[in-house]
Amino acid sequence: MSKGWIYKLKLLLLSTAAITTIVHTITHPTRNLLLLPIAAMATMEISCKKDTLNPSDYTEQPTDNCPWWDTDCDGISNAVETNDANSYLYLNPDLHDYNPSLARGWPCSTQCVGTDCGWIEKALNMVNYGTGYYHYNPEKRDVDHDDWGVLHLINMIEGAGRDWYDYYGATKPRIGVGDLSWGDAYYESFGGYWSDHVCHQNGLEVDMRYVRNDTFEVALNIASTDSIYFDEEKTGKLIDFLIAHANVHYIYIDTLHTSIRRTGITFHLGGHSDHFHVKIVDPDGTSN
Ligand SMILES: [Ca+2]
Ligand SMILES: [Ca+2]
Ligand SMILES: [Ca+2]
Ligand SMILES: [Zn+2]
Repeated sequence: MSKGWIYKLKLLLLSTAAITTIVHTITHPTRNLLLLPIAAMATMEISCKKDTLNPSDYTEQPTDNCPWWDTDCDGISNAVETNDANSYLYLNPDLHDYNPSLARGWPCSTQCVGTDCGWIEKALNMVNYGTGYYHYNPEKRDVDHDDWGVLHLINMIEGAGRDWYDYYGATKPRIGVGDLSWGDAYYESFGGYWSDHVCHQNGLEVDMRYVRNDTFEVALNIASTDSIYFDEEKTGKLIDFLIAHANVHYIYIDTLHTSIRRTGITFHLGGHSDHFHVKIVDPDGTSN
């Protein structure tokens, strides 16, 4: 049985339980007073359920009470659905759309014969400026060639951005987001070998700036004298926000600062002193 059907069945049972309990409580006020907490719990379960679902499970849900950033509750944000670069997918912010994106092959050029090891089927483009984040690399950003990924990756970035805004408000800097995967909407060609990176081939990876302790939204190299501008606490917070919004496979960092390390998630790797590299687990299975 699919998760969509389990959800519907649960919804039906819980609705019935809630309505029955409420009716009984009205008709037999004293005898059924104890049942009120059950009705309350059932109602809470109904209203909370949709926010805890995985994006791939957002099927045919009621559109009332959807979050402001996804008003049709299909797990694809309004921002992504109305992003011009995604117009080739004909997404509709008022109607349910299925997740079109699939990570194919492998992320890194070292993982196959030759260098072209992975690609993305029907990639989604990240909006350049969203709640709580900005996209750097203007020369690539402004032509939308460096910010393509699968839905789960984009949702992680947007989710962390909303958390960031909720926690730190409009104070700068916002989260600095760099390259995802290469793509070209005109040719509907996404991912593949990219001379700028060893990996980043199939829409599962993103680079991000370490957070600065001033208000400038510019580069920061923590292995240089600029390391005095490194905000360890906020960088750790950012890593936690990312982990909360995706099944993060690993994060490459080039620092020995223990406060941003997360056991089993962060790994030390040279070449990552001016950004850290986040890879999510392939949502539909590895290498297929
Ligand atoms: Ca939507
Ligand atoms: Ca939609
Ligand atoms: Ca973009
Ligand atoms: Zn990277």
